[in-house]
Amino acid sequence: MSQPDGKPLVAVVMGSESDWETMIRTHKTLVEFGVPHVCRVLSAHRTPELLADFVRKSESEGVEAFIAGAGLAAALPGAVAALTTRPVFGVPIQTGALNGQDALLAMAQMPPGIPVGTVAIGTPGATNAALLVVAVLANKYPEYGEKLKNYRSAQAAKIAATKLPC
Ligand code: RP5
Repeated sequence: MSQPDGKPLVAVVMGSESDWETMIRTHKTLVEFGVPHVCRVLSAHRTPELLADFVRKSESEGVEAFIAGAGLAAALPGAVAALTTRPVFGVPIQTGALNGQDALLAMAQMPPGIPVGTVAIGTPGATNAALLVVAVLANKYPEYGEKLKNYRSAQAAKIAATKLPC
């Protein structure tokens, strides 16, 4: 079963346009799996009211999961999680003096009661956040489960076929 009206199932937010370089991996992976989604720049610190409006509107319009990428004192995923009971995954952006370790801890160290599913720093995490959301959606939309199995098979076949000059 696919989303009947093509409305977004997933909302991808990021704290700055500078995060797009990383978060494009999330977008591309969702496109690869055919998951309808929206991508927005919204900041927990710089645009708190707009963020709250967006999260509430997204949830009321049928968004089933959120992915939030942010760097530095990365409050964005936690702020999103505070506004919705839908699953929220956080992508720590590799930037600043601490190369994303600050963002990783900000997302992973959420207080009990408001979880953020935190993935790896940078582009690996941006891809994996999308794959986790696809896995969540697969519980309701079997086509995504099938696509995930095919993705894993293709990945395994590629590795198995790798030839080294050795
Ligand atoms: C965070 O600050 C953003 O998520 C970004 O990773 C970082 C730097 O933002 P810009 O100065 O590039 O706008 O809020």
